[in-house]
Parts: sequence; structure tokens; C-alpha cells
Amino acid sequence: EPNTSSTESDNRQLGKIGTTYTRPGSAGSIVPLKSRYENFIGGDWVKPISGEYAEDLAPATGLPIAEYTHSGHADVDLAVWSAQRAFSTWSVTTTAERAAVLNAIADRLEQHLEDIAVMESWENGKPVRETLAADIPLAIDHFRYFAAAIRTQEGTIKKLSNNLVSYHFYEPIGVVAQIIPWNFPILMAAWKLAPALAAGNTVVLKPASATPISILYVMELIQDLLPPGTINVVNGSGSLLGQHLVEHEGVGKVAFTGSTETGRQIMQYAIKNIIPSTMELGGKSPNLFFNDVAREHDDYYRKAIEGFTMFALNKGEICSCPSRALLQEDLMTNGFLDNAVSRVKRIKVGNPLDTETEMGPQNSADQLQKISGYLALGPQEGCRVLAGGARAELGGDLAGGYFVEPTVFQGSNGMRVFQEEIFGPVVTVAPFADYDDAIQIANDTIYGLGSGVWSRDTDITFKASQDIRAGRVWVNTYHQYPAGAGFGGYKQSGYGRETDQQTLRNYQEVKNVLDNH
Ligand code: TAP
Repeated sequence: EPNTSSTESDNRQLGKIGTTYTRPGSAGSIVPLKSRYENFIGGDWVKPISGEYAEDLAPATGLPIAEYTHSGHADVDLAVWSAQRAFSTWSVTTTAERAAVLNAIADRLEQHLEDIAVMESWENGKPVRETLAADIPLAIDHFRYFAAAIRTQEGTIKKLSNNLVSYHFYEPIGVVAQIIPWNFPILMAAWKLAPALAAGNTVVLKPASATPISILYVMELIQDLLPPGTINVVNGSGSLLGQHLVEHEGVGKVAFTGSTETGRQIMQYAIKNIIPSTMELGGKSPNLFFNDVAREHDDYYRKAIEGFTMFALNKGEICSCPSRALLQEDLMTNGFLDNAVSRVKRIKVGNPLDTETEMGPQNSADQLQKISGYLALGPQEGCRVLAGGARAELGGDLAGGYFVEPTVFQGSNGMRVFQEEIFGPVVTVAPFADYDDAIQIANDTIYGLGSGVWSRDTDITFKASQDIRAGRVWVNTYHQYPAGAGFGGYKQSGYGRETDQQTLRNYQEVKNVLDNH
């Protein structure tokens, strides 16, 4: 039986994370947090066997939020065992029963939307205006979408001859290992948990060490809705426990979102027991602007300028960040680039819990250091710095935060800053001469995740949406992630699709029955 223990008592001092966030119509908001978060295993809060913990830091201040478990192999074993036990009952529930649980989770999250949004904002650093409007509502909708998807999934039946009929059962795989990154802690969890549970699997989830608590905060809110062991959350260092989890004999599938480098390692682990994997990896997404966007200075023009600034959304810590802006030559000199750069300079950088803030701090000191390296590299490679280019120094309580200025570099596609994923608020701009030139530069990357095309000419956008080698092409928009539209990568951005019907198949075995009457 799991070695369970009750949770630590509330620590309102540490929990006062919401004091600068003012709820509309109220004096202020406090999200109560505990001082320490255990693993969530078998429906209970379980201390790590080693008794070791680490500190979760707030990126806006560099100060601790709470402690999380530094788990080891034995904790992973316990979580897999709990998930295996839960599988025997969860996997034989009806699709209607599973859909009811997912809908109940969605309803519960909706009741607590504001608190979850504040928590996620403080732990990740992303502005609360984004978590309130996008991250958490999209996560909620995901549970609803997969509740519907599992009930409407169609199979195939073929009559092969007068007495031979072929049909399929879609069966859950078993225990699924899910390893997620820190840039969308709740949304990435929802993208993975909802389809896995809908299909009848049970889960061991490993959050990123930079954001270990948001998902546990959510688990506290929904734990009474779930049969024990259906979702198990184990925190700790991925490099210490990731291999053990993926190679565990009790695990039947791994789903990963994170860097291409780590994805490559996890694929090696998955080989051991020949388990299927899905990989959502890195990107260096092109955002193409054709001359006709500047034909008039109208709403469309302004929308395109906003499209250019999308590289700074979530402080650029998005796998599909439009980090290469490719502008047709006229746009470099006719005011479009100047207007876009002025808009970038007006992006309000500050406290993520301030609803006026457009860009918060980078997620961690490591991330800040990595981005700073690229800020230095750009000019060394010969880039012109059109905006930003340095760390943003904010005073007062935020003096210790990991803030960076939104940065625009002008250069050429061969440079390292054009080819390597920076994962920060940095866009590199280069000109193109004509359509063929645009597509050639857009596809000149090892990645193929997102892309954007901006033109008033539907012949251009329609053709480009076919010629760009990426899993998602946004036409005259960017950074929309509705459930129902499949998302995933080409090339070294990974394989497998999430957020639509196809995702269910990632979590299902397909059994063929040949029935000879
Ligand atoms: P990673 O360093 O790859 O970490 C992702 C997750 O993998 C974390 O939970 C991490 O745990 C774990 N991990 C690290 N080493 C591991 C190992 N050897 N075995 C098993 N798990 C291991 O990436 P990140 O820095 O968190 O996220 C940034 C990257 O994710 C970017 O490249 C970005 O493009 C990509 N990303 C892609 C997408 C999609 S949809 N394609 C979405 C978001 C992010 P620890 O935190 O404990 O190290």
C-alpha cells in the first residue's frame, strides 16, 4: 500500500502570491498555498521515500513559492503500481462514465478559474491576462472536447466476403507516462491527461521542475472527482527519474513535450520495451509578411503588426513562437517594419499579476542565462539590434526577477540566432524577394512546428499553406490553439498530433477482429 501522509498545514505567508492581483470588483486576491507539496499517488499525498525536497521559485522575484518533492526511482515505482491497479477498473468503465468525469473536472476548474490563473501566472511568470483569457479556459475546454470525442469516435467494419467480416476494437493501452515542460504547465497537462483518460488509460505525470506546483494545485481541486490512481503526479529531476519511468515494465506508452534534445533521449528509452511514443518538440517558426499587407493602413494592417509582435507572447517561451519574421522587401523600408518595431518597444514588461502587463519574466534563472547568451550572440554575428537586446532591469520587489526586453534582430537566415531555438522574446527579421524565396527561407530549418502567412491575396496564402513544411500554418492570424484543430510537428519538431480526434489514437491499441461466419 502507498505510504501516505497528510499534507502540510497552510502557510499563508508563502501563499500570499495574489496580493498584487486585483480581482475586478474586489480589494485583492490571495491564493492559499501550502508550504510543501507532496507527490499525488494513488489518490493520496505521498512523501518522497528519500525525504528530499527542492524549492520552487517565483520568476518575478526569484523568491521561493513552496517546496516540491525531489523524487527517486522508488517513488516512480509506487506511482506506476498505483496506476496499474487503477487501470483494471478505469479501463472497463463506459465511455459515458469517463466523459462524465472529464466534464466534472472541467466544471470544477471553471469554478476556480481565477485562482488557477493567478497560481499559474506566479509560478511560470506569464501575465495573468494570458492565463485568465487563454491558458486556463483552453485547458478546461480540452477536458470537454475529449469527453465528447471519446463518445463519438467511429470505428470501421468491412465485409471482406460473404462470410468474412473485419472490424476494430480501440482499446486503452495501459499506464501512460507523460512528461511535460514548464511553459504551459496546466495546458500541457490538459493536452495529455484529457485524451489519455478519455481513452481509458491511467497516467503517471512528470511535471517540469521549474513548474512543479500548478498541476498539484489543480489536483487538490479535482481529487475527489477521480478514482484513486487514475492520475499520479511525481515531481523530481527528469534526468534522474525520466529513464526509469519510461523504461518501467509497467508503462505502455510515453507522451512527451519538451526540447528536441530530451525527446531524442526519451525515444531511446522507449526502445527498451518497444513502447509507442509521441513527441512535441522544439521549433523555429517562420512568420511570412507579403508586400500587400501594407497596401492600406487599415484594420488588417494593424492586425498584421500585432501578428509580428506575437513572438513576445508568453515571453517567447512557446515551441511555436514566430521567432523568424520574414518580410517581403518593400515592408523593410515602407514603414511596416518601423511600425512593428515601435509596437514592440511599447510592450509593457512587468509584474505578471498586474493585469496591464503584456510580458512577464522568463521562467527561470537558467532560461534567462540561455537567452542572454543569444542576446550577446546576435550582434556578434552581425545582426542589427532594432529593439531591446538586453535584460530588463525592474526595481523594487521585482529587482530579482528574470526580465528580458522584447528584442528585434535584423540579419540573415544562415545565422545561429535564425536557426537555433532561443525560447525567449527575440525575433529575427530577414527580407525575401518573391514567393519562391519566401518559401525557401521558411523551410530552411531543421524544425517544422508552427508558421504564419500574412497576405490579403488568397492565392498566396492558399499556396503557402501547402508549400510550408510545418504541422501548423496560421493564415492571417497566429497563436490560436482551439481544441479540434490538430497540433504537432514535422521534421525535428516531433511526431504525433494533439488537440483533436487523432489524439485519441495515440492512446489506443487497435485490435482487428476477423469474424468468419
Ligand atoms: P526539457 O528540458 O526537454 O524538459 C521537458 C521535460 O522533460 C521536463 O519535465 C524535464 O524534467 C523532463 N526531462 C528532462 N530530461 C529528461 C530525461 N533525460 N528523461 C526524461 N525526462 C526528462 O524542455 P523544457 O526546457 O522544459 O521546455 C522547453 C522546450 O520544450 C523547448 O524546446 C520547446 O520548444 C519545447 N516545447 C515544445 C512544445 C510542443 S507542443 N512542441 C510545447 C512546449 C515546449 P526537468 O524539468 O526535471 O528537467
